[in-house]
Amino acid sequence: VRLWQIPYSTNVERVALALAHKGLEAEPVLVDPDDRSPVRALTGQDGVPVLEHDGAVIFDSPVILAHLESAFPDLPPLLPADPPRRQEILVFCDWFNRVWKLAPNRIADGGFEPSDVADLRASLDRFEALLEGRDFLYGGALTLADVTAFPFLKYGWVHDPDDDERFHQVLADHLALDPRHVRLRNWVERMDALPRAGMRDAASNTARSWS
Ligand SMILES: N[C@@H](CCC(=O)N[C@@H](CS)C(=O)NCC(=O)O)C(=O)O
Repeated sequence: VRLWQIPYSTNVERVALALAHKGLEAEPVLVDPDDRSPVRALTGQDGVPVLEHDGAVIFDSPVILAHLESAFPDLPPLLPADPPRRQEILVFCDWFNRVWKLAPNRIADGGFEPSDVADLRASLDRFEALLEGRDFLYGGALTLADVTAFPFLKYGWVHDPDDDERFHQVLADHLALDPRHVRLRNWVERMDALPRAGMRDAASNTARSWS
């Protein structure tokens, strides 16, 4: 398994968390963030992560995560076998990717509405409520929901001092946790302690303080 990446990539961290959960190793392939030509030559697009596995070349983190779930059925899963429980988690991941992520993307691009800022901040209450009586977003075990959301939500509490990516600063500015978000803070710390596989620059985060 080879994992193509740039430093501090949120979407790469999702895959690195999933690989480690399954006990898989991966060879990191570092890409120059300012020269995506090797990624474009391999995949026809510029984004990382890209996963090479057994001759297959896969990009787009939700697609890679789905591939890992199906390609290694004997390794620890990130989705429950029970169909309704499985769909609940996939609905969360779809919402996170197709809805939640739009506001910070628009803020980073400069073309945002005031409601984007309010929506992003208000979403913290939703995650906090999901964590009532649970160690992870969908219960007592790590799932695809945690792996999908953590690399973004973590910026409310931890931020590597060497990570100067603008999008990550937007997340840090708008998701800064306050003492109403103790469960979310504990979840970030629990998630941040998990291993990543095949990722450079992972888990060297520095805790912030309450906003
Ligand atoms: N939907 C893709 C998005 C990939 C993406 O935006 N990756 C970022 C790094 S986290 C990147 O490479 N951006 C530069 C670009 O797309 O040109 C995924 O989830 O993997």
